Amino acid sequence: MEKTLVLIKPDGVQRGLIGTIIERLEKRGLRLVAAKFMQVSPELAKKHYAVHEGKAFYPALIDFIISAPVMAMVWTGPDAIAAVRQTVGKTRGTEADPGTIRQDFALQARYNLVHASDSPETAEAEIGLWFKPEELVDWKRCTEDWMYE
Ligand code: 3AN
Repeated sequence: MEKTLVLIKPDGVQRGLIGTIIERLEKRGLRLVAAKFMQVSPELAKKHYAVHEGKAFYPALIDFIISAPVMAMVWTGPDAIAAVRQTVGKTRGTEADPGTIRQDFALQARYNLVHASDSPETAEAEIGLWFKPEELVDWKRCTEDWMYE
């Protein structure tokens, strides 16, 4: 089953939306397998956003992700990468679909509350960057027998 990295970014933490965001993923039926509340170092921020280096918004993006703590998590489930990105919504709140976290709680691109891996390759690299293998918990939700085919 796919695993994906999810970050509740500093705006989500400061706005008190940690519980709301986790609730959306839990109720969707995904399984939380790792979590840590942490202050991001500039080194980790640069590695995480290396793909955006050189873009106009990159310096502001680095400053933002280290500006307050983040809630870093790994979630799993069938098609977890697509499922989480669908629940999160498009980058800009004004372009995100109804019912998504970003449409409900965000307006623009930088303060868009959540990071979620966008492909299996990215997910593997990002999980390895943020978590040690032993920090991932091997367990099963009792609801999965009624949700996963
Ligand atoms: P997503 O998080 O929807 O996958 P990406 O990967 O294109 O979006 O961008 C990574 C992050 O960079 C976004 N979550 C957002 O915080 C920031 N970002 C993207 N585009 C812009 C922009 N035009 N202006 C400011 N910040 C941006």
